[in-house]
Amino acid sequence: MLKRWSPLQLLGVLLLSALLLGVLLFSLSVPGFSAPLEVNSAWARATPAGARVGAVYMDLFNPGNVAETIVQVETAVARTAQIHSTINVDGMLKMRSAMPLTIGAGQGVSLAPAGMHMMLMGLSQPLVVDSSFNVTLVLQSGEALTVEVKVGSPGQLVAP
Ligand SMILES: [Cu+2]
Repeated sequence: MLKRWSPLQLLGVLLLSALLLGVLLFSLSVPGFSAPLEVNSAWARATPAGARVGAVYMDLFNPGNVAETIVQVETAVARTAQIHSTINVDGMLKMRSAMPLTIGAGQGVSLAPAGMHMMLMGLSQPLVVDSSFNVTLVLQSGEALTVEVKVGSPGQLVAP
């Protein structure tokens, strides 16, 4: 004999199902649940008033089993942000875009003074010592990582 559900029981079952589905979807979508890239020591130098460009440094590491590619960088403090490499052309140091930047599984990339860096172009505000701002790394997978960047002194050589 089939058990008949009362409307109240039916409502209870529906609510429980919706709750379980919600928990499942939430656990799949939580950023950082398994971060595709680890980002450490993100910092920038303070900029003088009126400066149009700034640079951001950080250590990137891919702890996963597949390569990850940074396709875009976004920040509220500049019109555009881009990862640059510094290359020596006939004794002249020149910068060029290093994006899209692919970091292999188990590999790391350091953005540091005199080397690769994240360039902020069209600063909308000076970078003030001891303040911080966010940059968001957008990956080819569609995932986005937001990183807090600490601002050190103008002569800072390593992460503050
Ligand atoms: Cu640059």
